Amino acid sequence: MIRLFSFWRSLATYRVRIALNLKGLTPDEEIDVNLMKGAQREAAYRAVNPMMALPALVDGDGPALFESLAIIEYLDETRPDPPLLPKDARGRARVRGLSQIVACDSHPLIVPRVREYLEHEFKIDEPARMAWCRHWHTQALAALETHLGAAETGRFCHGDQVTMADICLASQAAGAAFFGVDTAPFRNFSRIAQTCLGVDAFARAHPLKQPGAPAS
Ligand SMILES: N[C@@H](CCC(=O)N[C@@H](CS)C(=O)NCC(=O)O)C(=O)O
Repeated sequence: MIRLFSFWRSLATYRVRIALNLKGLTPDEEIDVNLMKGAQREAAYRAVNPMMALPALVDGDGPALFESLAIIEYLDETRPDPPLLPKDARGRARVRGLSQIVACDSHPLIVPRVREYLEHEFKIDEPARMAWCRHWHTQALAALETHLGAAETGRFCHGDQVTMADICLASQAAGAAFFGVDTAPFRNFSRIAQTCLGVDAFARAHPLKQPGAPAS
């Protein structure tokens, strides 16, 4: 029994949804936590994830797992086929590093709680908040692009097999689209993002394919 706490627009949930698809797993239940209505801060969800952030995943008896990268690595350890991390230590470090640029250095700066804090505490208007988000997106894109110029990059971020880094790259690409960031100058990034979208597990997991999502 797998239960996924999710919301169509959540990029971190997108990451976990891709991993579930790659592993051939379908959640038995998806619990919608509407981030646009602040449902992540309600007591019911705070009891699941005290950080008040999506996703959370319950596998069997629980307890709830939290943080997308931790959940993805848990899925990889408990369902090793297909592997989402390389066999060698250096390779794993590179894949985790690329993943963390997205999930730890960039994405946390543009989530609702940060945008709402900028708005309510510092009275920063919408255009300035968008500029903030685009800035942090672009910084991560530039760093990823440089890394993806390395010899280890193949069809995907690390060689020719999908890894956790591609999952994170796909979420960065979806976020860039949400915030109107042009990824075209980042050629390696854009190429791999396109390749990922050609993989069914990625395409089906896309935020805009989820119930409740707008048409475009
Ligand atoms: N580092 C976390 C990020 C989780 C996160 O911030 N999720 C966003 C949605 S993508 C969220 O639920 N935000 C709620 C908020 O900011 O109030 C992860 O990768 O799981």
